[in-house]
Amino acid sequence: MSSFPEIKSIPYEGPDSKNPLAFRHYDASELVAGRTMKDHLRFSVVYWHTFRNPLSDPFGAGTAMRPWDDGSESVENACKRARVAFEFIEKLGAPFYAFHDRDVAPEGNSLAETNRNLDAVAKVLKEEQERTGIQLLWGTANLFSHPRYMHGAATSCNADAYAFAAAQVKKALEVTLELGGHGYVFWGGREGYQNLWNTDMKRELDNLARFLHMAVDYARKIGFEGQFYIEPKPKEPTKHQYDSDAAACLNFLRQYDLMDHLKLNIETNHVTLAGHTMQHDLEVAGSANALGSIDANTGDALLGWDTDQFPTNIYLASTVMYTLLKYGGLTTGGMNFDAKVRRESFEPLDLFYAHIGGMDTFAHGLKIAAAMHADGRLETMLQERYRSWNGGLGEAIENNQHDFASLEKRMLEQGDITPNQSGRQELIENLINQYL
Ligand code: XUL
Ligand code: CO
Repeated sequence: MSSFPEIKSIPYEGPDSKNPLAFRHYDASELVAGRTMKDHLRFSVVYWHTFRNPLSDPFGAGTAMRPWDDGSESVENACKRARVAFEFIEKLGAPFYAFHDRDVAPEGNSLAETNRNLDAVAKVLKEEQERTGIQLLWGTANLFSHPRYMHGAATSCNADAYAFAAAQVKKALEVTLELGGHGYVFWGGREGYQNLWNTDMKRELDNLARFLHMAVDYARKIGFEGQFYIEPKPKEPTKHQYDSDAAACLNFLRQYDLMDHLKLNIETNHVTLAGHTMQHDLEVAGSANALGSIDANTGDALLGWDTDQFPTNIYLASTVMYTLLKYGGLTTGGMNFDAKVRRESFEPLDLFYAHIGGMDTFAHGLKIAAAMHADGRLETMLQERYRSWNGGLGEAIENNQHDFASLEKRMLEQGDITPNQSGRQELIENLINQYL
């Protein structure tokens, strides 16, 4: 029985369409810069927000109307919900999905029972993947909701909690492998601190690195070849998350010899909470060859918390796509909508509107970004700004042919520098608006 009987599938109808249940920009098979939109964008639906979020907030109960869900924590309900999820994703036309272990299957009374629950639902997920061709972008384990993780998981002060988390990730890796997952994400849940007076930061970070090494070792042992990612976030739920931004994550990965094994999954709202722009963290990750995947959402400029809204800002999407294209585009990763409809948008239909809007925003952004690259004026201006490095003194410095003494000699002879030239920021910003 269909849960969305009024919707057959979401068609592409082009920019002039007035149909709210159609794409105006996302045409999966359209070629942009030599690749289909489907392959460029690799859209993914997240299970936790779209199928498990009750749409509560700190001031009120959930509002979500999900007629297919009986509200129980039974395996039967979980299996039914999984089938509905695939009906939704298939009708939407997204090629991927992502989940936490505990989104898809209920926790039992013991680890063994919980694992059995997960296996039962994974069986349904596998059937639905095979039926629809929808693939698992990445799996992950929820190491933050259960009270046992109140002090964190891989950074917990309680070694037993650490061991439980290890067992949980072991199982999540097995299930991700079984479902052909393209990757596995570590978002640091409660890996951070609330109070430094009771925190041994060095010990926690050492233990976290040890945990990630164990995960990588186990994945290799069972033949999981998907890409691992760390997802930076500066705060929430802890006041300081260790994986606070792309630079902090890279520093951690380098310090603990993990650079070969993990890339970054950059989430827009997390980056803005860190006080950066998305463009900034994408550059930091991209220039370190660690730009892996994107959790596509947005925050609200007036609410300083992780509102995880669907992205609708074309300027932002164009910027993201411009930077992604610059670094070769997505390979193992995807454009994963870690986003939820707002509490007032409680009907199932809103799930369609939200995803259609997000997909169209990024498809539009992709077309704009490809045009910006093809036109080349931005790149030319950037190159022009650095022309002093392309020959003469700059080239010699970059070839390590100078030291402080030789540079001093040169400036003593010259007396002062050749005049600087304008950075042309306003001109560049005007130029970007021409493409939108
Ligand atoms: C939390 C968040 C997570 C991760 C997966 O802010 O973004 O949902 O994406 O654990
Ligand atoms: Co996320």
